Formats: sequence, C-alpha cells, structure tokens
Amino acid sequence: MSFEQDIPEMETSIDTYDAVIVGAGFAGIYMLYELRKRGYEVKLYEAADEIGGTWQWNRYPGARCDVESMQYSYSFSDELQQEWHWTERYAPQSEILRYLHHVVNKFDLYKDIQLETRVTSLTYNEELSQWTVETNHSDRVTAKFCVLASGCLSIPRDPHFKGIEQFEGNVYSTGKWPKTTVDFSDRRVAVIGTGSSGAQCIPMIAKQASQLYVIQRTPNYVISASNKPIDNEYEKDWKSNYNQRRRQILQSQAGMFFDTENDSSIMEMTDKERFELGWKRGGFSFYTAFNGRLNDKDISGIISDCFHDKICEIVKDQNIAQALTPYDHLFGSKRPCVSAQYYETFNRDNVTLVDIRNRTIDQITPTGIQIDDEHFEVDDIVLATGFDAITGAILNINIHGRDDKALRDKWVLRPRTLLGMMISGFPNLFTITGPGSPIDLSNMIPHIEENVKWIVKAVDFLKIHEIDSIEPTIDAQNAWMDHVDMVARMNIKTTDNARYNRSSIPEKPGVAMRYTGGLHNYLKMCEQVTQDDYEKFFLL
Ligand code: FAD
Ligand code: N01
Repeated sequence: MSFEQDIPEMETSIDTYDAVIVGAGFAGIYMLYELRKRGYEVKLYEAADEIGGTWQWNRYPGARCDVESMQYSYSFSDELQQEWHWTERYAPQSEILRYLHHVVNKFDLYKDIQLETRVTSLTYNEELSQWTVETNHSDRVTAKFCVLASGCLSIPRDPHFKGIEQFEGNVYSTGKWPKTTVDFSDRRVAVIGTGSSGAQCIPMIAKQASQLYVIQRTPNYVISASNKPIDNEYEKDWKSNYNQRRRQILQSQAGMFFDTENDSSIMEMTDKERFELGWKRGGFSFYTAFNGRLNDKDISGIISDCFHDKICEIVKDQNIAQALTPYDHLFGSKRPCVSAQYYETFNRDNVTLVDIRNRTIDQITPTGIQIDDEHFEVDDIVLATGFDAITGAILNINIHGRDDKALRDKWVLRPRTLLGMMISGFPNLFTITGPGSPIDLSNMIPHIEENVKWIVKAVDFLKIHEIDSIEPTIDAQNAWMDHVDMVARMNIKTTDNARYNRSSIPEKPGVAMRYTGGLHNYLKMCEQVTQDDYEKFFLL
C-alpha cells in the first residue's frame, strides 16, 4: 500500500505591503512615519535588537554627535522639537538613542517594526511591479516599494589582523559596542584607528586604563569640541526661532545654522587670530571664523599650519606633536574629527602613541600586538577602524532588479544612482543618503528628512496618476554621475586626498562616492526633478 496521495500544493500566503523599509535609524523611522501618515501599509525590518541605527550600535565611551544637538534632530514635528530637551551642545549617544525611542513611542511606530531581522534579498517581479523581500528568518513578503534606509555607516570594517582569533583578551569594535558597561580600569588597552570614532574614545579610555597604546596609521585634524551644557536662554532662543532656522539650514552648504556667521569683526583679524577664535568656538563653528572661505586652497594651507602650531603648543613632547600632525592632506579635504581633550591626552603618562605610518601591524599574539620588533602587551583591543561606508549595507543585500540583473554586478565599477535615491534598472527601489548624494559632508538629518519627503512625493505621484513603477533613465543617471565627478574635480575636498572619495575598503574602486557641491545645491536639484514631473524617469 502506498501512502502517496495527490495532496494539493499548499497555498502559502505571503503578506503584501505597499512598502518595505530596511533599517530603523533616523532615516527608517522617519520614512515609516511619513508613509504611515498617508495610510500606506508598511513593514520595517531592522537587523539589531533595538531601534536607533548608528546610535544603537556605536555605544563606545565618548560617542556623541558633532553637529549641535538642537540641529541634529528631526524638524518634521514642531511639537516634538518644542517638547524635547537636549542637555548638551553635543548630545551623548545615550541621549540621542533615548530621543529616537521617544519618537517611535510618540508616533506609535513600534507596531510596524520587526527587530532582529536582517533583509537578505530583494527581487523585482516585472509582471507584478513588486518586490519580494526575504530575511534571515525566512520571512517572505512582497511590496510595491522598497526603501533602503540601511545607513551609510552601518557595517563596521574590522580588518582581519593575523592571529586575532588567538588573542586571550577582549576585542571590541566601536561600531558594534556591547550594551553592557565595559570597564577599562587597571587594564592595558590598545586603540587601533584615529578617525572620528578613535578621536572620541581615546580621551575617555585614557582616563580609565592603566596603559593606553594609540595605534595611529594616519593622523587627522581634530577640532576641539567645546562641549557644554545647554542653558535655558540658548534653548529658548532656538525654540522660538526653530522653523526659520530649519529653513536656513536647508539653504546652507553644510546643513547647519551658525549664529556667528555674519560676524564682521573677523575681517579685521589675522589668520592666526581667526584660527584661535574658531578653536574657541569649537566643533563645526570653527569654520565660521573663516567665513566660508574654506574652498580656498590658500586658507586650507594656513589653517593646516595653524593646526600644526596648536598641536605643538598643547602636546609637550615635540616628537609626539610632529607625529600627530596630519601630513598627507590639508585641512578641509577630509571631514575633520571633533573631540574634547584629544591632543591633551597625549601628555598623560599612561598614554603611548604608536605611529605606524611606515609599518603595519604584523600580527596579534595571544597577549598583545606585534609591530616590527616591538611587542605591546595588552588586555583589550579596541578596533576604531571605520566602516564599509556608503555601499556596504546596500550590497550586503542580494538585490535583483529588472531582467534579473544583480546590483552587485551593476556596481562592480562604481555605484551609480540618480541623486543618491534611485537606480536605473531597479524600479520602485529607493535609497536614502545613497552614493552620489552629499553623504557625511553635512548635517545628515536634514539630508535624510529631505530624501524621505522626496520619496513620499514620488510614491504619492504614482498613486495619484495610477502609475505602477518609477525608475531613472540611464541617460539621467549618467548625467548625474558626470555632474558628481565634475563637482568633485573642482573641489578642494576631493583634489587633495584621493582617499576622501573612495570607499574605505581597499579592494573597492576609488571613485567619487559623494556629491560635494553642498546640501543646498543638492536639494535644489532634487526639487527640480519633482517640479519637472519626473521627466528624468521612466514611468510605467
Ligand atoms: P543608520 O543609523 O546607520 O541606520 C541604519 C540601520 O539599518 C541600522 O540600524 C542597521 O542595523 C540597519 N540595517 C542595515 N542593513 C540591514 C538589513 N539588511 N536588514 C535589516 N536592517 C539593516 N552624522 C551627522 O550628521 N552628525 C553627527 O554628529 C554624526 N555622528 C555620527 C557618529 C557616529 C559614531 C557615526 C558612526 C555616524 C555619525 N553620523 C553623524 C552619521 C550617522 O550615521 C547619520 O547621522 C545618521 O544617524 C544615519 O541614520 P540612518 O538611519 O541613515 O542610518
Ligand atoms: O572611521 P574612519 P571612523 N591598521 O574610517 C584606521 C562618522 N563618525 O569610525 O586613515 C591600522 O574615519 C584608519 O587609518 P587610515 C564620520 O562621518 C562621526 O572613525 O586608513 N589602522 C583610520 O585612522 C566619520 O567620517 C563621529 O590610515 C587602520 C581609522 O582606522 C565616519 O563616521 C564619530 C587599519 C578609521 O577611521 C567614520 O569614522 C564617529 C589597519 N589595518 C564616526 N584599518 C562624530 O564625531 C583602518 N585603520 C560625530
């Protein structure tokens, strides 16, 4: 007797949404809010066990924003910006994370967020004009639109140092710091990397550790933060002028408002005096002392020299001061770091600068780090070695668009987008702060908010006109990338240090990844596309 029967194939029902969003950082949270407000059915997947994105992952000591808190925040709800109280000029990570939880609670967004779920593939079905979304937990859903809010700095890059698996101590990565408190008291610690993350955590770890080795391959310019508590007057002034200032932010190159911008007294000052004023103002207010002259190479050279003098003034040992002075790029050609007491930290007896500009880390041993014939005995290693920036999170997902073409293949030579938001051959797929937009050259919150508004307008446009799909024409996309390259060639930010342009991954090609013409100009072009009724797009 056979047990085989004709069992009818089970109809597996697949949930269908208007839109799926990937990522629950600033971008995904706001995207969810806007789509929900308009009545769309939306699902958001987040790989982490908590919302917050950058501010959920980067819990290292000293992590805080370098754009002032009053401006590093959402503008979309006046009620929100009036009720929230920032405590410091630059909010610490924990406060920004608390703010994002507050936003998600206030607007009741949790119910559409699925945590601990990584989107692994997106496949476009041309007949149905919809995406099939798959995750690492075998979820399989479909959606008309997909929005990648997966972050441009969300995949930490931990270089594989030979022998690291035999290290007997702890290895921490700034970009995925544990939630539990890490105590470095009485411990010998090495921090590898002196970018923004390194510059923020080094002074903090130095205060706890018995010995700190700072392993520096390339020195950067580190502006003093001049962080301070926010006083009532300042807060009141911001809150009574919030809407006007938010508008000014959108008209600025860096996406920031500076109340010292029109200070005419600086015209009378020498460059050295201006530098001192900028240093005192701290953070990105530093720039206001030079009144927008930073694209001028001469000024960059002058500031670089003043920086050298400042480091020599603060750091007692002049050999260490020389080693901390940037040598391969002028000030302004790379995003500077902002930190408190960075250079002062190298005057501490328990801190040693290990300059490896002409050598490499040979291997990690069970008890430390071997560099040439020197062995540094340590209990803990902190990797502040950066991210697979800009394309890392997008290319981690197996994305197949029209004609089953893989994005990974399309982007082998370089990532190509229109305005950093849409990709030819990938209809109804949106990227927030994607390659080819002014990523990380300005305050990213207005950039994110404006990208979200643009996407929502496009989605509404399709709905109103009963159009199934939107996708940039290849000509429009090529023209945008040519423009990105042309602006990059004109700009000191990119001419001075080729590495500024590329992804931080050596095997990825060195091409312009960011639009360097300023947030204000970028937003004008985004607006123009909408006003032209999407003539740069195929609407099918
Ligand atoms: P993220 O906050 O990175 O969120 C992306 C989310 O997507 C992450 O939670 C990630 O887990 C999730 N994700 C990725 N892939 C998948 C997948 N396949 N499936 C499911 N989930 C996925 N910018 C400024 O303008 N000013 C600052 O002061 C500033 N400070 C910074 C400090 C640090 C330490 C870092 C690392 C960055 C900082 N930035 C700053 C840049 C910062 O990344 C942005 O300001 C902003 O927070 C980015 O928000 P986002 O939502 O686009 O991305
Ligand atoms: O990363 P980075 P990050 N051996 O790539 C070194 C934002 N952010 O996380 O320059 C030895 O800048 C590498 O050396 P080199 C901000 O947008 C903001 O610090 O390649 N060293 C470099 O020193 C920023 O731009 C804040 O020679 C190695 C460091 O690691 C972005 O995030 C705070 C190495 C990496 O620096 C990234 O900053 C934090 C190796 N094998 C982050 N590999 C704020 O303050 C790499 N390095 C708001």
